[in-house]
Amino acid sequence: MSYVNEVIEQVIRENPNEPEFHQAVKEVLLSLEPVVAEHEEVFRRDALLERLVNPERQVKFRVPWIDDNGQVHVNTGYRVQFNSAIGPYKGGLRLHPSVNLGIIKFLGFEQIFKNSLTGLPIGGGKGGSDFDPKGKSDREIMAFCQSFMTELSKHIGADTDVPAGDIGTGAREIGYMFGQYKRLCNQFTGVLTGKGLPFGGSLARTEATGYGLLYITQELLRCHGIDIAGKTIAVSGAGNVAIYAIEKAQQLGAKVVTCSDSTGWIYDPDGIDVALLKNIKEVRRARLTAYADEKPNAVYHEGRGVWSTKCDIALPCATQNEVGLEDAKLLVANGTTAFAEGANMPTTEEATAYLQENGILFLPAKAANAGGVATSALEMSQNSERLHWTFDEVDAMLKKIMVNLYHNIDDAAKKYGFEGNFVVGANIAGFEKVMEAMMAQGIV
Ligand code: NDP
Ligand code: 2IT
Repeated sequence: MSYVNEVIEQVIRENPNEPEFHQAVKEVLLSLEPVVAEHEEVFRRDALLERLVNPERQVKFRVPWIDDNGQVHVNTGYRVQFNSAIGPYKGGLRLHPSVNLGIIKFLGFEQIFKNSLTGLPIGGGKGGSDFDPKGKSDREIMAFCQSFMTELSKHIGADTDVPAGDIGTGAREIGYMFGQYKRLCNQFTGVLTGKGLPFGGSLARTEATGYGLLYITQELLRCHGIDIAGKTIAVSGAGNVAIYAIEKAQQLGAKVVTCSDSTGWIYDPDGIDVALLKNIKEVRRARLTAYADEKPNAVYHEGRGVWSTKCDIALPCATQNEVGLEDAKLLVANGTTAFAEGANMPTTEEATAYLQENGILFLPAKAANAGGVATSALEMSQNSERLHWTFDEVDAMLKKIMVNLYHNIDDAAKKYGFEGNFVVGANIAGFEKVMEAMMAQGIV
């Protein structure tokens, strides 16, 4: 059995009931085969892959908080500090009832390679809780965030581990967490990113993941002789990533006809009204049914269905494994040209293979959504020098990072004989830098 397969088997054996973590490890390690083959003896001797798949540290803790009726609830908090070979741990905090250790580990593992691909000095980490922010009052959100940070503050720091947002964690939650960190540690530092603009946040961080997704998609298409202007795009999700992906797509002259949330989806033949969507999701925190109520031409459908829409470009921006084989078949049958993952691991293994085999230009999450964490790293830089850069400065850097990133993964794929396979390209390009740093730092 190959070294890669031995390590995959070991991960499955030693981490039972963590299917998403297995899926992420398999995808990365299998595509590293050509690199591993070149260095197998040294990698085996130094247990490089075993060290890569084992987090440096993982913290699991109790998060008690009191609701508005005086009832105490207990959630579980996690922070997985996966790999610090190239910089302090960096990655978001997910607040969603589906969160468990396996989900956080898959996200933390992906983050190692994504962060490496940005070209910036950030290691990989991820955290969160099974707390459900839906339907909670602001006071309850604050109570949870303060309790969560009371424990998390012992494990993070501006040069140690810098969390940020993810599903369920936006500007409001980061604000409450930052306030509690400052109160406990008596330090005003860049310990979190995605902060509000008056207290160290970076301009363009809110937009960065969605904008970055469009910048890299535009470059992919440009290099294949396709103009994004005039194209029809299907987007899933209606959160941070989806909203700013839609906004940038429209600025580039494309038409986005769908968005979705966890209960249903919208088809708007006129193109999604971003101002209305922002108002519904960012201000009112309401359901997408409100969109159809206010836009008579738009249709609301219960359940899933975004991928049945005819589109040139598909941008999944909601959650993991939201695109299955049947969805992939619909996309291919409908003549989709490009598919770029805004969410983390939104596509199942079978669906990814089907899309690639059928010639769809496929950009994996660790490349396509790296603009968010890249801009977080730019926020860290601004905090370190205690300065603010303008929106245009940050946005220009983001664009440059995404364009370079595309060429790096394209080159890596070509170098190893996998031209056009950006999954392989991203995994190899992300791995090479981490591997070199790990080898240079000895057995730690
Ligand atoms: P948000 O919480 O802002 O939005 C998430 C959206 O996805 C919401 O519309 C939500 O619906 C929907 N959704 C979440 N979970 C499910 C589910 N289980 N089933 C169906 N729909 C679901 O999160 P983000 O936009 O920040 O994150 C979206 C994705 O992008 C995630 O995979 C995240 O890891 C990834 N990502 C985020 C980055 C960031 O900077 N924020 C950076 C890189 C990747 P509802 O409104 O009903 O909850
Ligand atoms: O998945 C991700 O890259 C994020 N949620 C953003 C992480 C960050 O530190 O900005």
